[in-house]
Amino acid sequence: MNNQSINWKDPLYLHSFLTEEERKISATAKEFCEKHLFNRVKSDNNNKNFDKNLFKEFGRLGFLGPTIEGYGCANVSNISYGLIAKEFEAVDSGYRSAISVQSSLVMHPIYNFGSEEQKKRYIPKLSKGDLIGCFGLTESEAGSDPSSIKTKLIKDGKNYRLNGSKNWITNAPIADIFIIWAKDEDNSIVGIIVEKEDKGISTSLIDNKLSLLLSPTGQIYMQDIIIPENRILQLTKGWKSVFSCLNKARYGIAWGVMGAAEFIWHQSKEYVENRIMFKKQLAGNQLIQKKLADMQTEITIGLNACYQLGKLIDLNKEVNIGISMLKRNNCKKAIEIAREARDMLGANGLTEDYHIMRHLINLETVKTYEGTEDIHALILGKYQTGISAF
Ligand code: TGC
Ligand code: FAD
Repeated sequence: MNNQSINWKDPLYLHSFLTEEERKISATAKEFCEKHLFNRVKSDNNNKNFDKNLFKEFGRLGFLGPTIEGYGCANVSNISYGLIAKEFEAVDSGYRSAISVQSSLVMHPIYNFGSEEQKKRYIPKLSKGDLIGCFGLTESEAGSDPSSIKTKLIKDGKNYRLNGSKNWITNAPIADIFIIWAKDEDNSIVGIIVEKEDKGISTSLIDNKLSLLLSPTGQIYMQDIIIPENRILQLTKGWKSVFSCLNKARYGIAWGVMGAAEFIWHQSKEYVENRIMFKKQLAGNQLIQKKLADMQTEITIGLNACYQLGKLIDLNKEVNIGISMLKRNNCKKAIEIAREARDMLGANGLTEDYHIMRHLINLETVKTYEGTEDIHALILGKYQTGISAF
């Protein structure tokens, strides 16, 4: 059968619903990722290398803080933001992490909870990639339950004093600015901008992780850092402000992991079409076709659901449930797809040449950060029943 004219890649015609601008952005992101990231991903992964200059390239093309209006940002739709994340993660979850953290966890809180002075000082440079930011919420004893954080901000004369430590922070070792979440004297959550030149801040690299290798993850130590009033994100309104950052990043992850899954699906399809075993193409076996059908189905459903979610976010709808659902389900499906594909390639699937094993290992991180799979199940359970089972 000649299947060239059949729309097997996008059976629900998602592409046809995109605006002209969204199509252009998706194509630009795809071209950039294929030309400038795919050719270096093996070496970056093997050398645990993240070239900081890449941020300037991301900035030049408008990929940093793309949904922000003004301050040098692109001001595009949430669908566009998702499409960018999808193309980045098709190459490596670590590259997507870089833009997620900068856009959703650093620029978003400054834009939404910062003063005009803070926005002008930081956002234009963050959008150009001249500054790199990170987001410090997790601590060694406070992962799934961030309400247990111990980092403290205490009033000291006309300034404040910041003490504590953070663990597992993306980009901490290469960051110029740090969005730090701490508790004040009333135990209310407060967001603070710390600069790398501030006396009392230091970082270290987690060098023994086996996943998301090209993404620098680290610890942050804060000892008696003097914080002037103008470094506090004054418009923070309790934990819901923190969660608004996570919501934005989780939404991007839901798109991103479908990008990784789609890459893996196409890669394994091509492999089984060309691999001859028992004197025929592997693709001619029922068990193999069932796996391809499952991949096609889950990716199509996952991407179309992301599109719907993005539309709802653009309409300012309350979408906390949808975000938890798609962060959880799309990560779960992407990792299952990566495992099946790895198996379909046999021994070759274990090599770096087909990129599937690297994606599989990365997806273990993505399943864990921004709320683990089970924590999102508990969030969904709480919304349904009204009972907190944490
Ligand atoms: P809970 O009582 O449920 O809520 C406290 C307040 O927050 C509000 N809220 C939300 N608001 C907006 N969006 C959401 N998704 C929200 N979820 C909760 C809630 O309405 C309430 O507001 P108010 O005004 O009534 O006070 O809080 P809880 O302590 O019971 O929360 C529990 C739980 C488990 C849901 C939460 O702690 C959680 O989500 N834990 C997971 C931790 C997590 O996701 N950490 C992420 C760290 S950052 C990261 O991983 C970056 S990796 C990035 C990369 O490299 O790409
Ligand atoms: P834990 O909370 O200890 O959970 C361990 C296990 O127990 C999980 O399976 C979890 O689902 C389960 N569990 C926990 N509580 C319950 C419960 N009540 N009921 C049932 N099961 C439960 N954080 C940041 O702040 N900024 C970053 O930039 C950042 N980047 C990261 C980058 C990487 C590579 C990684 C791996 C993590 C990063 N994180 C970051 C931290 C991440 O958000 C946490 O790892 C995550 O929230 C889980 O916390 P934990 O690792 O402490 O696991």
